Amino acid sequence: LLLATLFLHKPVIAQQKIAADKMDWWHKARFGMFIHWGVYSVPAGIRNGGRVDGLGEWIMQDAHIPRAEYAAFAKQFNPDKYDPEAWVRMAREAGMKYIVVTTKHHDGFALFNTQFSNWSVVKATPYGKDLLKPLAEACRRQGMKLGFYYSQANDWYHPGGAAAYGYWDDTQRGNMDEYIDKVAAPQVREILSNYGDVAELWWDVPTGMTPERAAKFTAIVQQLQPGIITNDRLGGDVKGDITTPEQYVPATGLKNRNWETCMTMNDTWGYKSTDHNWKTSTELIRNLVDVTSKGGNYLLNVGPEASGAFPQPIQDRLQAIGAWMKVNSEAIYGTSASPFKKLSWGRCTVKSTTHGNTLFLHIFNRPASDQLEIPGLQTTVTTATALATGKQLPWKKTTEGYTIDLSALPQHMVIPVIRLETTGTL
Ligand code: FHN
Repeated sequence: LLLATLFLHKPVIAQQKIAADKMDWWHKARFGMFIHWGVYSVPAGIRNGGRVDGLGEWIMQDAHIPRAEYAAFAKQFNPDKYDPEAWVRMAREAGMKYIVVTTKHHDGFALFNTQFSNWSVVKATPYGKDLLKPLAEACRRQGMKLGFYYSQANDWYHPGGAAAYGYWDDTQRGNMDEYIDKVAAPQVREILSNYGDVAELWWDVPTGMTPERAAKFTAIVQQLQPGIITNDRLGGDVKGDITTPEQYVPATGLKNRNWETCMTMNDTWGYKSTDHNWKTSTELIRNLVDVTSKGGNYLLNVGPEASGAFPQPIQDRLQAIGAWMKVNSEAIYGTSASPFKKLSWGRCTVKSTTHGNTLFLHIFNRPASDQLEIPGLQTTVTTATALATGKQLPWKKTTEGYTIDLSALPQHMVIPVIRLETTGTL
């Protein structure tokens, strides 16, 4: 009986080990690239010469574009500048450790060679080739993990996919269970079978999902990619491994939940030629630090143009973030949440070491006095080092905690980081 139990338990133990290893990798990664790309990148926020408000990838719904008219955009989707090696290199040089790409968004358009729909890059565009395969190969070559976004319940092209969500054309209702059985579930099987290891599965907008419908998806995931990291948006009361900050409520005992926040560089996920409201690279680095200091992963979005090119403002920001990460990445990768409730001048991330904790102090607002107060720090500080210069900075113990003298730090640095080696626990 004992041997039988061990034998039966072996796969479960192996799967738990896979899941633990994936989560450990994911925690250390801290920083990823989200990519929203598809037919919506062709109109890019414009219809019949007029601007369409809202998200670029929502134009079919927001502008009430009939399927036939929207399908005509696919005839113009010919990404001659698509260079997955360059995409992965730009992500890697920005310090990103994983990419999550939209395999199918709400418009129902598949960026892969699906056998369960004609509405795909292979069958509906002049380009005619699977876009995920070369990206998966480039990721493997460059050591980048690859995750997939899939809009499981919201599909404005396949009848039944629009059933739950208030799609503008109510003649497109159809039967949701039929859509799941004939399109969505088989496509999830395809993306989890044909591209190797998938690091993260990103479900989105679970309208109309029920436990029964969700089970059709989870059965496939368990069979094909056991231990995969999934987010909290499948629906049907299925909890993923990662959640969004809104759902991360420590008071409800979700303390050990892992969380990830995704953000745009401007105001849209999918490319819009009219959206120039770009966040500065310093704002983006602050977001990365802020999310990491709260124990989360930061998934920063890129919306490529229809040609496959990353817009220049995105390339510029990725390079600026990469320059900062080149100097400061040890304060991000593998760190945990700050022990301080609030620091008036910035954020803190932490790494546990054998001799105590290493604190990384990220300075958003440098005090005019150049005296950096760390109230409440009771452990014993041994060294204070500026990551950008490698030089130690003078510090002193005070009744409230510690003060570090920043005067030797060059002025006008982008978020300088101080490494504080300490002994003992915080
Ligand atoms: O409706 C989608 C939206 O287009 C985009 O993909 C975001 C990314 O988090 N998810 C949904 C809105 O929450």
